[in-house]
Amino acid sequence: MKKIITYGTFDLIHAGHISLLRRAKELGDHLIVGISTDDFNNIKNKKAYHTFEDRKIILEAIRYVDMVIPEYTWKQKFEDIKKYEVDVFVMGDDWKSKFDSLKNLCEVVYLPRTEGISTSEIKKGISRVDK
Ligand code: C2G
Repeated sequence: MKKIITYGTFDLIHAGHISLLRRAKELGDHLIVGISTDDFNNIKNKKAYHTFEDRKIILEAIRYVDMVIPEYTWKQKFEDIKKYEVDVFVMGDDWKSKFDSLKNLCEVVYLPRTEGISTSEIKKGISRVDK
């Protein structure tokens, strides 16, 4: 079984996230997603609308996702890849080359981001609509 792993905040899930998850799953048979905890988001300087628990519930409902784990730190990727015997590490290409150090553990794939959609755009759009 070819195992894939990816990580992210996945707040306010949108078509860009779904496209990433679909393409990641297409690279193998089993997709593990590491979702940033609220504490780790603070480290990433990212404020999520949904709590970790809610983002986990939403991710687990997506057909491409087989397993969700918490992402507590930047460096846990090394342990996770070994622990779950991961074959491919996937991220959107806004992270291009940032995780190349994982190449001695598994294949590293950066997939093109979906342009024109982002969580911050959605937040801005909602505040416009609500006026
Ligand atoms: N993504 C995408 N297209 C978008 C928005 C996001 O392909 N329009 C991808 C990102 O490239 C990433 C994944 O969806 O691979 C999750 O995006 P975020 O939730 O923004 O994740 P991020 O904050 O980049 O955290 O250790 C890695 C970090 O946890 C990644």
